[in-house]
Amino acid sequence: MGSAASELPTRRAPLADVAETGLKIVIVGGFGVGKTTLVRSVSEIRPLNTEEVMTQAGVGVDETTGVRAKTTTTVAFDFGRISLNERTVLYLFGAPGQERFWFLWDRLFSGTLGAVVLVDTRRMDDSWYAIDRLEHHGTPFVVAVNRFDDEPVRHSLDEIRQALALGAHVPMVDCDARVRASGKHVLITLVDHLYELALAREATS
Ligand SMILES: Nc1nc2c(ncn2[C@@H]2O[C@H](COP(=O)(O)OP(=O)(O)O)[C@@H](O)[C@H]2O)c(=O)[nH]1
Ligand SMILES: [Mg+2]
Repeated sequence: MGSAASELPTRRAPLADVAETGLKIVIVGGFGVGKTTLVRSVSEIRPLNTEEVMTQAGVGVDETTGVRAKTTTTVAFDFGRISLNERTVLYLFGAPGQERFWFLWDRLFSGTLGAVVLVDTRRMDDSWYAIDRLEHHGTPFVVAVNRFDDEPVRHSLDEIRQALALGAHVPMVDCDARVRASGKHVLITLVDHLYELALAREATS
């Protein structure tokens, strides 16, 4: 079907062109969980994002309960790049967490090899939607718990796994989104997971 169309040079596939060397990874999670911070701390290029100081208009629309320190909000997505080794370059997309941007996610997930779900234990409910959409798309993911200093109770990863009803196959890690090495470890955990899934698929085909 569409043989004439398929001969036309396509100008709209920059990510497909780099797919052999670059992997598209999406960072998702609720509002204020640390997505922009993570992309910033690991990115080799100056990360692109659209942070806007929250205006009065956002009051009551953006849920800021429990995120006192946060005065900016991401209105587009974050974009960054990190080379894990000579062969693996990750292109990172931080997806906006606010409910009113959820319509963007399905587009964002196309061509995505894997995702990181960032979780803040003070606001676990915000993680549900992301996990739901990823499972729906069949996109492999890992869960990274961004540990904030004012976490009232430090829940173990096992407790968080139960609370999120995650299967034993979903890798979980602790992280501090502000620390480059920690963010990099999260991404390596995801790439290892993707690699294992690919090996398992090969073994059964
Ligand atoms: N204490 C602490 N603060 C963090 C951490 N990660 C992010 N923050 C702060 O939490 C706020 C929200 O982070 P941000 O990356 O903008 O969240 P986003 O909405 O998911 O993009 C910012 O003020 C960050 O500096 C963390 O691991 N520990
Ligand atoms: Mg952000």
